[in-house]
Amino acid sequence: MELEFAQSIFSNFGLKESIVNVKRIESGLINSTFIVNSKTNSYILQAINTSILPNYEKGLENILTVGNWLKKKNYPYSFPLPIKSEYLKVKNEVWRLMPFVKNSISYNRVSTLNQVKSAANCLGEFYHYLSDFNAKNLLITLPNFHNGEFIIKKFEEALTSGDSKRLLFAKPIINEILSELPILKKWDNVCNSLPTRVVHYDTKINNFLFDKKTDEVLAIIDFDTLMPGCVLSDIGDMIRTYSNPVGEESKEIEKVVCNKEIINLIIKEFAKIACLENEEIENLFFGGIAITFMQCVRFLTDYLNGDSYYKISYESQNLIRAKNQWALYLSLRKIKAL
Ligand code: GN1
Ligand code: MG
Repeated sequence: MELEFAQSIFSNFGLKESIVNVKRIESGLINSTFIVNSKTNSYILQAINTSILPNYEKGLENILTVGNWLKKKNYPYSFPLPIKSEYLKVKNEVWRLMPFVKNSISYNRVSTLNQVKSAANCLGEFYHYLSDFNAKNLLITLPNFHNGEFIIKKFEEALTSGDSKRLLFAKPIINEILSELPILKKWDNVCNSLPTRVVHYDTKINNFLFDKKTDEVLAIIDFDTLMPGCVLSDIGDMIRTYSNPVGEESKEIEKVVCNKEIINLIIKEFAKIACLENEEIENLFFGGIAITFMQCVRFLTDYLNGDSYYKISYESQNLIRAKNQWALYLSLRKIKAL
């Protein structure tokens, strides 16, 4: 990105600082993200993918409502809010600027159990601080986001209208997935029986920021999908991404085997703090199984549809991602967690 462009966005947000450099960050499969440094401060500049997030204005309302609530309650983590509480339209693009959380770093896979504990505590506190917030006051910005029936329907449509070469190439994994689809119906039933919560909906490992020095979590970020929902979406995505020893992008599928110690630690630490009902606690591990399978189906659907949703950097990336999630799912099916 051109420095002048970033500088013009800065002045539109009322910032007078001169930008020293701009660097693209390669994580995130939907938005485009840059880190922008001035002499004194660092910022995150993001272009929102408006075709995937068309209701970004309502999304901003949700972020501000929840962010202000947490601030009022002295939530003990950072919650970086968009500067001027608004997004900026430039031609066909929508940009936002946020303060960079100082001394923070994110990871694509776990290296210590303390990271797991610290992250599960952070998500637990997020639920704790929002336990008396009426989640039904939040707007639904991505209808059907984790709706099992809907995800099955999209997958089945891809089976009839998807790329014919890719359908042939992915046949073995398609057949395996078909036999497991009922898990997404069970998912819908379980979720519909649980209370409506404030749900982050994207609690994957690299959405947690850790302190570079202490390795404790400073913040959970990326609130584009903040909506009413079911706790299993959040604990499920933590289990999915923290328990995978090689991360969701790994091509070394044989190394994708879930780490049971990590799963038990996530569940124990989260359940201790999150103010949940027993029925929710009993289903936390099921959340991990179902969300992993759901992610497998979502990646495969996108592969069959020609990669129109998730960013890719090589041809079969979405198929590899689906295989990675499938292997993780099989390993999760084999264990009995807390
Ligand atoms: C997407 O853009 P990113 O990386 O924050 C996706 C999540 C998936 C994740 C998989 C709106 O999140 O649901 O779990 O990729 N976000 C959306 O890495 O679909
Ligand atoms: Mg996200």
